[in-house]
Amino acid sequence: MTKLTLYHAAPSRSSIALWMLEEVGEPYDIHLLSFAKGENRAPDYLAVNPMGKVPALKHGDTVITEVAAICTYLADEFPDAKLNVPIGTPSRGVYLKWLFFGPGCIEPAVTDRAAPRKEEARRGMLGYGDFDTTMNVVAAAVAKGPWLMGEQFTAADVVIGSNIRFGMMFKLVPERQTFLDYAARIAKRPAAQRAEAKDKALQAG
Ligand SMILES: N[C@@H](CCC(=O)N[C@@H](CS)C(=O)NCC(=O)O)C(=O)O
Repeated sequence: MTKLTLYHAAPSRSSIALWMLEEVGEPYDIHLLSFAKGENRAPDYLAVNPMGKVPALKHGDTVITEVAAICTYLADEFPDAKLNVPIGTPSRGVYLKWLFFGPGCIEPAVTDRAAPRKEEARRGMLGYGDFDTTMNVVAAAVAKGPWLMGEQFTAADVVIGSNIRFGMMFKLVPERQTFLDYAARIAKRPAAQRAEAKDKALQAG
């Protein structure tokens, strides 16, 4: 079996990949990095991810960075976990839309809100348009539930669900009832619980 290694700092965006690995259920190793010690900027890690960021996932000789790409990759690579929408399925396009919507729209909308620009950018210039529209679009998509793709929980829920959960935790995403309900459904998932427990243990040292 090809070895899976997650380069992780607990907790951080790599916690999303940790949750995804728990959902997949394949064995994996964790290579823990300390931001405080600057290990993500050390030459041996820059050889893995020249961005000096986590997560990175090594699968055999392949290195994947960018958390949404890691989730997409794992879902496709381990289809028995039923976390992807396979090629040839009409709704795969919608599934891919959500996987890109996380890093393409939600994250920049939230970070721009946390650290506003000195000069307001024109709506047309911003890939996410504006914060409220971005939030309304996600809220409408998770309102019916249980998941973005309906009855099937997918990698897109790991990506978008993390954006919403962490966003609310840091008070950057509004605590709308729709989002609270979606986050509560996620919190009941055994894989999400296992990932959270692992992160707490790793943090404790
Ligand atoms: N675009 C990257 C962002 C990753 C990222 O910003 N990770 C943060 C942790 S939350 C990090 O590694 N920060 C350390 C640093 O920049 O020095 C992704 O989606 O994976």
